[in-house]
This record gives sequence, C-alpha cells and structure tokens, in this order.
Amino acid sequence: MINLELSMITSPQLRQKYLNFFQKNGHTIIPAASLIPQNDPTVLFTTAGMHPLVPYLLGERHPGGNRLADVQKCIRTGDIDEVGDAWHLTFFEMLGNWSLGDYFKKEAIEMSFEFLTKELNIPIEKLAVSCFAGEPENNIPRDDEVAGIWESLGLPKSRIQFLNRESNWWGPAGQTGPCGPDTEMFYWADEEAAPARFDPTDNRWVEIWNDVFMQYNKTENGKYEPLKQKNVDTGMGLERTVAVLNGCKSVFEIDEFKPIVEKIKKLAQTKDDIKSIRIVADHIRAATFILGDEKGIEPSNIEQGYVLRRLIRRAVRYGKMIGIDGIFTFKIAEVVIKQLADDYPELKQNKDFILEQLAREEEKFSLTLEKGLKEFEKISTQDISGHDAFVLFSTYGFPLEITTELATEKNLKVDEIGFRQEFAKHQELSRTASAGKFKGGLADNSEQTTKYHTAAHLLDAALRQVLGDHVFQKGSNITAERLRFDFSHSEKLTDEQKKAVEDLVNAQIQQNLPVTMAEMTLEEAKKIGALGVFESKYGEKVKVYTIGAAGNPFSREICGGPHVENIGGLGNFKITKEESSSSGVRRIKAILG
Ligand code: ALA
Repeated sequence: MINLELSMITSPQLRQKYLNFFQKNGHTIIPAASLIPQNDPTVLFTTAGMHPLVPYLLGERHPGGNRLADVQKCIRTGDIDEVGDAWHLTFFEMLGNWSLGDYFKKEAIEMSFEFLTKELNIPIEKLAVSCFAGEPENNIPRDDEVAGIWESLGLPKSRIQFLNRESNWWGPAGQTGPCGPDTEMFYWADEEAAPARFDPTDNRWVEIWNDVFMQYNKTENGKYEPLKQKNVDTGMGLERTVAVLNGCKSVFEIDEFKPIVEKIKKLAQTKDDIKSIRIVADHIRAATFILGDEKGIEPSNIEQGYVLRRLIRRAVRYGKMIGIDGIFTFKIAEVVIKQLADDYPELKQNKDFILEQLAREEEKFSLTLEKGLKEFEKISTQDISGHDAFVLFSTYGFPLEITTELATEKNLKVDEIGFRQEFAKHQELSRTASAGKFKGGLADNSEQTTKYHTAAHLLDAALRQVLGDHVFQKGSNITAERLRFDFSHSEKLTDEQKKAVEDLVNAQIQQNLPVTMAEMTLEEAKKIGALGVFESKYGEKVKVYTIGAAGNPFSREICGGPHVENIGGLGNFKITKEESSSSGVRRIKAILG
C-alpha cells in the first residue's frame, strides 16, 4: 500500500522540514560552504557537511554555538564508477546536524528517530540500523550503547546489525583528524513487506542517514586518541531520502532530477540505455555546480579543473553513445540551473560562465573524440601501455578514466602506473591525479599548515600596502609545503614590488606580532575594517583575526581560523613564483624557510 503521507515530499520541502526541526531543537542554521574547500590542502572538494567544520570539531569555538545544522553541497568522485546505478551521485546535497561537544549518542539518535518517524512519518517497520562492531586491537569496543538506544526506541534486535570499520566508521576523511563509530539508518525501499531481519547486503535497504560519534582523533602515527570534545556529525542524503519517501526506484526520478532526465531523453536517440542517461544527468549536474560555485574553476589538467574536465568529457562520451547530436551539455545545464537556482542562486549568477565553459570544453573534446576512438581501436589489440594511454590523453584529450573504461569493455588492462610516469615526465606533476587525491581527504590542521594560513593573511595585508587597496584575495590554497594566493591585480609584479612585499612580511615576523581573535557580527567586523572574502559562510557571527596591536593592526580579516598565536616562529617568508592566474588576477606561491 502506498502511504500518501510519504509520497508527497519535494526536495525543497525536505530541506525546510529538516532545518526547521533542528532549529526547533536548538540548532543554529548555518549557510553552506563553497564546494571548493578553503585552505585545505588534502582535498579538492567539500565531500561532507563536516568538512568545513573540521576546526570546530577539533575544539575551536563556532560563532553559531555548539548546535549547528545546514544543507551542504558535496562532491564525491570516489564512487564515480558506480554512478549509473539507482543511488550513486557525484554531486549531492547533504542535510547535516552537529553537536560540538554538546549532546552525544542518546540525544542524537532520539532526534534522528523523531525526525524519521514523526516528521517524515516513516513507519518503524521500514527502518533498520547498523552499529559499529568494535575493534579490540585499537581498544575500541562494540557500540552496545548505540544499539541499546535504538532498542529503547522500539527497534527490534533483528533490525540492528553490527558491522565493521568499512561500514560503520566515519573519518578521518584524510590521514588524520576527527573520526568515530557511526550508526547508519536504512529505509526499506520495496513494495514487498520488509523482512524481519535486516540484511545489509540486500540493496533494497537504502542507507539514508548517518550519525557519526566523533570521539577520536586519529594521529599521524595511526593512534586513536580521545578527542577533547565529543561531537556528533550527521549526514542525510537529500536526493536518496526524497527518492525513497516518494517511492521512486532511483534518485534520478525525484522532482529535481526528472526534468534533467527528460531533457536528455528528448535529445537522445536511444531511450533505453538508462545507465548512460543517468551518467550524463549526474555528470552535467555536478559540472554545473562546480562551474557555478566559483568563477575561477575552469576545465584544466590539474586539481579541480581536471575533475571538472573528466566529468564533462565523460558526459560527452556517454551522450554520444545514446546518439545525442551536436553540442549538448549546455542545454542540459540550462535545465539543471532552472531546477536548482531557487536554492542555489549562484547558479543563476554564473549562468553565462557555466554555459560558455561547458560548450567550450565540449567543442574541444568533440574535435578529437572520434579520432581518439579510432586510435583506441588501433592500439587495443592488447593491454594498453602507459605510453599509449598518455598519447590518448595528450593528443586526443582522453582522461585516463575514459581509456580505462574503454579497455575494460574489451577485457583489457591499462598500465596506469606507466601512464602516470609519462604524465609526470611530460607535464607539471599532477599531484592530485597520482596521489589519489580525488578520493577525498580531511583538512590537514598540522602545525605547518596553520603557519601558512597565518602567512597568507600577512601576504594579503602586505600586497595591499605595496600595490594598493584594489588588491583583494581571490582564492588561496595551502599545503604543508607552500601557500598559494590569488588576488585582484592586473600587472605582473616587478622585482622591487616582490621584494617590498617579502620585506614587509618578514619585518612583521621579526617583531613577533600577536594574533588575536574576536567574535562579532558581520556589520561590526566591517566597521572595524576587517577584510573578508568568506563573509557569507559563517552566518550571523563571524570570527575576526587580528595580527598586531588592536588599535593599529597590520592585518585584520574575517576568517574561520585556525592561526598561530604569535608570528615570531613563522620563519623567513619568500615568494617563489608570481604569475597570472586569470584575467585581472595574479597568483603568488610562497614558502616559509
Ligand atoms: N560525515 C558523515 C558522512 O558523510 C555524516 O556520512
């Protein structure tokens, strides 16, 4: 029987319901962060709602308090091969609520349960959960506490399974950082009555929500030490939840996807290759969000630009497989923008850029796709060597993944290591591609990164003093080895200017100026002259970091932190490269020696 209550929820309604519920339960609703993480060297995209909150999970105070909730746009390309099935997406929206050292397991689960059963009216008969099975070798016990809480809420034992780390442990997203056992909530998405026993391998049980109990910090030497504050980090997949509540058989049938899929079907000649249609829909939607998120990202051969390129080119290839003629990706993006611009106004703001970039990249790839496919036919009489894969990449624009896919279809292998060696030889080494960075990672809050973060503020202030007030930060990227800083300025810096900037920064370091932080409203921050590029990210209250005396600071910026306490230990600041980044934007790379 179809439950009418359940069958009527749209994506905007679910977002609103979720935020209202957690607001009612004392959470501050915070604005979503960019898809491109700021100051996070280990990951290309925001992969979860917790990602922009890492400093707060580690103990920094959040201006919104210790109960937060939001809707966060996320990109995960780790599962890209599974896109095309009913439930996987590279771009998705995550509804999340957090406790920063406030409530823990009991309250978190009670709130999840109430939301599912009272707000969404899911009958308990359709729910099952998994809990962490424990890891004696790491002194982490089985999570009987969590199972007990579920039982106390009425879930039968047979619907509670204990699973291992692979299923029921979340984080750290990178090498180190906050992590912990989790409990995942599954919805029975089938007309048949749900079996009494929860079998996690039966894919009619669809995971919709995950409550993570972040009580450990994984250290560099692989140890799990208790975090000084116990946090809750939850993530509910918006598309999946809307799908199962509406009885859809896949995420591609929900309100926001349907018109996108219809458009693709209209353009295609074959309508029954569902997998290809889904891949095109997912990839163009993800590409639209990446292009719409930050004007700086264009298709390229490195970092985010390369992921973007892969998504677009893969979509083009699948589009051609279903017989779509001509340049088409922008036509689908138009539908994506129409569907989602109410909730993501940035898509509308950047519409021209999105459509133009898609068309340009598609045109470029279309010129070589056919020739490349012919070339592939020629060389694919045996396993593909690294050299041949590289030729397909450099001459015909085939991302390695496309070559690998084509090879797999013919039961052939590709020498991926050989490809990467060629790549490294011919190009600026793509750290991202070769280090598996696409899989995601966690903000690396190591000491060195923090130093570079503070140095970026010094650089920003010094550039403004030397070049003028037209200088504004346009982006930054920090690793433990260097900082990269983009800023508005049209001309190449002279050697004198570069030296003046370096000298100014080093003069401050020598004075060992203190770094202080104060929380205030955005208006107050503006009034005292704080610079802010991330102003929309932290909601009402913001943190302002000041370097130097409060009355006459060297630098003052709105920023989430973290920073060093005083700058004497930063070392010697040196600019290693100054170049154009895009029109009207220069890029500096600098190191601390
Ligand atoms: N961070 C958790 C996840 O992504 C909630 O599943």
